[in-house]
Amino acid sequence: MTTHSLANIEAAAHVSGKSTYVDDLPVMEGTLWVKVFDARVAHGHIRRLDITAAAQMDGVVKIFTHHDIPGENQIGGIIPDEPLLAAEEVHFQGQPIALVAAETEEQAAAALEKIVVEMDPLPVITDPREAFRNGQLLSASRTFSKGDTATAFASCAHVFEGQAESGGQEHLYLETQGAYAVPTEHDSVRIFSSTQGPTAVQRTVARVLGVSMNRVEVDVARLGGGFGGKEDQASSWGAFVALVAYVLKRPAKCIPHRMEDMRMTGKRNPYSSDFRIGLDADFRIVAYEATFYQNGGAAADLSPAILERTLFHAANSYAIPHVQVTAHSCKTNLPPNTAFRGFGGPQGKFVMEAAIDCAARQLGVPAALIQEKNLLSDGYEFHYGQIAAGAEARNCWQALEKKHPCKSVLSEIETFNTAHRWKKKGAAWMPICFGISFTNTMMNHARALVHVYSDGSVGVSTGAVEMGQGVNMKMMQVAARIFGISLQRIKLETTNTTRVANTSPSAASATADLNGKALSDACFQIRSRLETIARSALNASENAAISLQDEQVWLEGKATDLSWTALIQQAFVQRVNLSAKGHYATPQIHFDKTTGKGHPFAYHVYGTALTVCTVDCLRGTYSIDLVEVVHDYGNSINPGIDQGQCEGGIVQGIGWMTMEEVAYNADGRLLSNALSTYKIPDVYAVPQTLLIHALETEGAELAIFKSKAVGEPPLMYGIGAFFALRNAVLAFHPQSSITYSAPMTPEKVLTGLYNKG
Ligand code: LUZ
Ligand code: MOS
Repeated sequence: MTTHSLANIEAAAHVSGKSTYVDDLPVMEGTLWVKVFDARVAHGHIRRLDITAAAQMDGVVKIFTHHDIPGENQIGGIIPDEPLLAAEEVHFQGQPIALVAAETEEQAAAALEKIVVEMDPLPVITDPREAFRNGQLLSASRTFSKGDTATAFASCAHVFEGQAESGGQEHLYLETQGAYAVPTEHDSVRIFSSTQGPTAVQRTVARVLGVSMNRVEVDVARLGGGFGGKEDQASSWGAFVALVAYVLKRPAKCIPHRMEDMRMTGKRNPYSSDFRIGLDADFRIVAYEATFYQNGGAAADLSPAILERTLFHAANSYAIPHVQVTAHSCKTNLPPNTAFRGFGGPQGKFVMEAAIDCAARQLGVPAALIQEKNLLSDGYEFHYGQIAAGAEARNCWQALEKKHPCKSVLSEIETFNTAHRWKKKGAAWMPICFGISFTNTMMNHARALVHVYSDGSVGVSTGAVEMGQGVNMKMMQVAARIFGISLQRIKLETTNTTRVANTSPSAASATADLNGKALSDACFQIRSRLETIARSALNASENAAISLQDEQVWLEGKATDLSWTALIQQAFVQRVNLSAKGHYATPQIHFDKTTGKGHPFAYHVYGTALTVCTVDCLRGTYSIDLVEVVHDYGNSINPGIDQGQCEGGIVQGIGWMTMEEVAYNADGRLLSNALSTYKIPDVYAVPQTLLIHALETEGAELAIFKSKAVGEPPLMYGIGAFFALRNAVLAFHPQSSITYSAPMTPEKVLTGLYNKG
């Protein structure tokens, strides 16, 4: 197929404004607008909540508090610790307390101003280490270990320790959260939701309304971005509108404005961590210990699972005989932090890289020397028990080394830095290794529903949610390849819980694999029925080899004149079932949470990035000159989409590491509450040269058509930008006391250049 025929079918509609999102749905007559009244203190006891004045405002139909919830006032996905609407206490600024349902959005907004709440303030904690000292944990602390670090450290030639901090990250999906609910017959409700997890919304709404799940239908056309922010946190918006629609029997719509979304929703979990690294005289890493203090916010949300992935990825792509890593999920008075592309993996890897950098500086060798020497290879036993297979860590590194030998990059930079007094360059290498599968084994399954219509057109439904990542295109390619027909014959339907039930969220980079394999199961079922029809139509023997290609039936490797449409017509006339339901559950994976050992991942994705930057040492400003990557796509089914995912991930990772600074004050108020105070990468922040090379490999058997998952891993290349900048600062001011504290904002660069050391 030509590259053009593989262009994302959604792209033209996106860029011409034709794609529709929740807020674009035609509004039904009688629709109510819902606005959320949220807490303005981060921790407090609700002494009095007075809604009488607000309820009398023009256009207001009803004000909802926790008293109006027919089912359970509970939305916690993993741990039941989060009310939909605060009852006695509030635990973060932005926590929903009441809902206004009014005839217009303006009337709802006006009524919000008339709600009176009196609070008795309680102590506010925003720092995870302080929460930990107070014993405030969201879930049980976890430790993964391998070997015996205690005795191993005693034998090490070199031992270094330190602290590393990584910040939060606002998802900033282009489309904010939101949902639209319509009451339907039989005590039911239909919800159009901007969610990565249609089933999560369905389950939460059923719980809040006190109805069974079959009364709740969730439909998702596409998302204007999710990035993890809509894996769990779309559920409350679905529940708000469902509650109003169910109680008042009128359609209800809620779309928060950008500042409301930023204030009320959680972000990437910030982490504060301690590390200890031990090396032998030959710079082999012998032992590694880390303790992670995860800032979970006021409720568990997905933090316990994120914390687990931090532990899985704590040693990045390095082979280390003795590892002990511990993580604490700390409860603070911030909005519940949540999934964000990488899901705790980036936070774990950042600390590992800080430890290596710390060792390299003190040993006076390039970090790249330690990194390269310690890359894992096949047969390595990860600290969680899985044995590495198809490990491309060394292949990716070496392929990049061929393009840019580490020695010459470093010597060119040294030459530049000697020649320039007020400009300094820095470089860093960033290898990655990311496990593909939900770490919760039970979530690794998917379903699909395929209809071939009597005219030969095909309708495909899966549990995959399109959020700009191009999964719909990949699903179409799967069906087109198995049926041997053109993409134009296939329509991707919305993701809908009544067509495809019990979905896992579109997350964990696993969506195309899981849903694509379920879809291929369904397509193969139909194809095998069609092959029987084709044999009899062609008077071929029972064992004759039939294939479908270029919209024709092929017999023993030769095209016949039986076309796809004629074949479908014959099958229909012969009353053959032209629909199928597919299912897939990742084989071979297992994990024992009590021992912390098993084989949790279908496979791993590898790669290496080189980042080069230039710092303006008078201003503290900088540019990223180059990011060059060798990435392990496996055998990509759509190189254009995969490269787009890679580029987007890298820029998003650079944003997290260098410029995006989520700031709360001591009262737990979000200071970076709009795009004027929260800086995300723009076109000028994109590396001046961004080159991504595909590693030549066979691909992984458990990936869809051996095309490896690509959603999250590339984000972690962005970590290289932090260390490249840090190296440039230290080239100017070798005694700088600059710490391992991300993001490396221009402010931190500037103070790093001129601190007392
Ligand atoms: N979500 C989840 C995820 O529930 N489990 C995971 O392991 C995961 N990994 C990455 C992103 N989202
Ligand atoms: Mo995600 S962090 O794959 O929702």
